[in-house]
Amino acid sequence: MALKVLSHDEGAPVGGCAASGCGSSTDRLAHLPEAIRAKVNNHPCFSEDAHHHYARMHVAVAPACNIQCHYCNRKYDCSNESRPGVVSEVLTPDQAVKKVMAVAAAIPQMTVLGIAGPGDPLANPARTLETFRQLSEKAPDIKLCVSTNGLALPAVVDELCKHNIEHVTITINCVDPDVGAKIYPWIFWNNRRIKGRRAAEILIEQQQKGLEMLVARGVLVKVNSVLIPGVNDEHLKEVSRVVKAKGAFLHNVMPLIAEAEHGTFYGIMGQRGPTTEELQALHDSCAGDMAMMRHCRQCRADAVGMLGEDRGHEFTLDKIEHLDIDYAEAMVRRAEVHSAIEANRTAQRRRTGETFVSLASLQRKIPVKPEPRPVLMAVATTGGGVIDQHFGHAREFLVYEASSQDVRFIGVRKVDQYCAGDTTCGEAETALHKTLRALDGCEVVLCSRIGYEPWSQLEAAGIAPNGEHALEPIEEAVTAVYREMAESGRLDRPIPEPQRMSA
Ligand code: CLF
Ligand code: SF4
Repeated sequence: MALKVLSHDEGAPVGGCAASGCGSSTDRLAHLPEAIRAKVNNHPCFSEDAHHHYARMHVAVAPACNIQCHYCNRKYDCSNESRPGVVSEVLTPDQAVKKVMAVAAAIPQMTVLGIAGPGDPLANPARTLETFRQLSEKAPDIKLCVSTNGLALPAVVDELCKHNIEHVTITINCVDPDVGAKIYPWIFWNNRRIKGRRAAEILIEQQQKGLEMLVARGVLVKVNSVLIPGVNDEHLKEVSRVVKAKGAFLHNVMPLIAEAEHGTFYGIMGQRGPTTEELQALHDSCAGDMAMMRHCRQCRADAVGMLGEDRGHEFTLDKIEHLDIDYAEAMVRRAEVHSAIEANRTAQRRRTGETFVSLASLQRKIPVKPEPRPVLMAVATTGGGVIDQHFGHAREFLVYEASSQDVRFIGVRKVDQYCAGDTTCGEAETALHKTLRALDGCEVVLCSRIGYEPWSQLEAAGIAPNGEHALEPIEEAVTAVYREMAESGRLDRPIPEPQRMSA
């Protein structure tokens, strides 16, 4: 059976070598033109593979906003790019630049600085652009990135390009003003507050114009959309189609988070967010039209570190204000670290390619058997693209779908941490049950270690715990486990009836 290897981000065939059995590496970015490859290779949001290896940080320099979204409470960060319900300390551009240089020196794998709030960065153009201006001079090895609602975008596109901004995110929740009127109660435009359908119409016009201008200037554009069940769920497929036609690179559909305690309109009105299944179904249905981002962590406007972790507390103003950073020296160290990461990624790709080839040869040997069914596997990792986390320490699991065709990244499942490290596993049963619910549909969990109690409960729930692939590259391990399952004949049968509810 021929084996094709699909990109996790792009869903596009890229691994011709594995397919033809030559045994060379699989490179998920290989189908991209060299110029774009260079732009996304170490951007943790624009490349799913990069997020295993590189970190980003945000600086909260932009407090004001020029629109109102029904999922936002102004007391908190901009929910277009952040989890609602967290507050970031606003920095001046000078403070922000100092913080970025301190983080870059301490976390060399931090490659991208984003401005994503706590309001709209482009509703605060002076503060945002001054931060970018200083950084493009003082820290030229850091990529600059901005996320906006798009209302003020056309007016500042040329200024952004002047500061070498190569990545822009526009939050586009709709391309139909009737849908927009249910999401945006008002915008502030030309010194006036405009409400209702007309407000949505202007916002959409500005977003689309900004998108076209950026694409024309060679800037990579990611589109974020908030999935709001019953409001724009069906409509987002049309959004995907339109933004792809205009040249957007990636579409990130994020779940609405609406809780009454956040004080947002949707939260108070009881508007629900989507289920995991609804989100995944929408990702899959849009994926035919364009590349989907599935690894977003809805990070806060002052997030620091790998996606999914937050090291902001290590870099508060009182800790960095007296630091004297030799950035030239830091850049040398950063370049060394980046070279080591790239060497590691190349080795991982080669090994994964070889494992795929071995799976392909297995398929050829047993052509008369029915094709084994796909399997969802959850992985505990702290980064680096390897399985290196104790089950009980995992706050989130990366979910992969393995099949005889490919290994596909499906999404992130966040769970409550139930083991604090100083308690014996099994004490917090309710939390373990939440974990089991978060892993619904997965048949295997890959982690570095796991305690006896969760092991038994996972087995009882029909999920096989697996600690045999500790420190191995994720896709290689997922492929190897899938191969074992296929060889044993377990995948010729339908998924066993889940026993989760009794666990
Ligand atoms: Fe920040 Fe956004 Fe740039 Fe990334 S985050 S401004 S593109 S550097 Fe990334 Fe965070 Fe998701 Fe944003 S995981 S919320 S998509
Ligand atoms: Fe809030 Fe961001 Fe919407 Fe402004 S654009 S209202 S800060 S979610």
